[in-house]
Amino acid sequence: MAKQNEPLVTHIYTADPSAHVFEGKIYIYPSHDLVHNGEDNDNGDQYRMEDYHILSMDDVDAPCVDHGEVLHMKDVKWVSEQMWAPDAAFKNDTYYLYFPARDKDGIFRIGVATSKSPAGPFVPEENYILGSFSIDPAVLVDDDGKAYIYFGGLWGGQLEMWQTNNFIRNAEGPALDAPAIGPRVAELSDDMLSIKEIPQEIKIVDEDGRLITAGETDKRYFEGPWMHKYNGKYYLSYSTGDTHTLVYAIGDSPKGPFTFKGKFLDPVIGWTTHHSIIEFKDKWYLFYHDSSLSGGVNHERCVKFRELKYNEDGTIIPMKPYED
Ligand code: FUB
Repeated sequence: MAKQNEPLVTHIYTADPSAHVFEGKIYIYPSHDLVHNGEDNDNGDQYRMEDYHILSMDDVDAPCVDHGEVLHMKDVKWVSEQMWAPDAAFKNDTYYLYFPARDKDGIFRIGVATSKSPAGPFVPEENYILGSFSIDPAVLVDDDGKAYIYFGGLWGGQLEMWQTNNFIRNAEGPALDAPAIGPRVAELSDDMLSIKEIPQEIKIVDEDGRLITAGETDKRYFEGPWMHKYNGKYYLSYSTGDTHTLVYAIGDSPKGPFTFKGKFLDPVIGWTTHHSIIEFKDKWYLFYHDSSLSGGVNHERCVKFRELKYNEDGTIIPMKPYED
């Protein structure tokens, strides 16, 4: 049976859980971490994932089922390596799996695959989404039917290299007192297979409207965006990377700007932290990962979940990962 704050599965290592409620159940679209003895580095070479498994739970206290491999790198023509954190969406009577991976030139791109079932298997498109780059796609299908893809990650995720919207290999990030690099957003086409526009950089500001700077490493965007709506507001949540927390910002439109609100999850065991937030049966849940199952190996992670609560004013009640 699934239990809050405990690994959802232990027979494989999983990370980057993007959870959704599809067909009345919770479906989780995680990365599948591979076991190896390679060294860690800041480029993320230790994250050598090659395929995706999908997990599901009929309820929060039901068993977590592994639906097996639903897409493998060898079946995606444009991919060379590193199938990282995916997300899924439902529209047009079709399930879409969005996934980042390196193309044949080693540049991270975002691909899409489709299925008639939330549990797959998924059939990839021939090429990546033209105009896509970097990592960590997260898709919101808004109440009006418009869909948006959010993405981007610093360091190994290559977002620094796209500051001009053209790829400049090994480009440096901004000065510490300059505005931080923001995640990107683009509206998806009606068929969900392409983007309608050049991705825009999202603005994240403080309560005075000042852009968060690159030096504010406990606030600035690093990777792992997630978008959810609560009481009509748009909540952009993300990882701060090298300061290892999950934080959020609130806005009035899907493209922002977003006002920084604060931290909602303290650091977990392991370097990375990556999450999603869903509503299920009138309660809200945070899905996240840590490296507790492997005793702290950064690339051998496990997905977990816990209830998430809001204050009256819509702020999220901060959580400590190892306290109830
Ligand atoms: O799983 C590989 C990478 O690690 C993801 O893309 C990041 O968000 C981080 O969790």
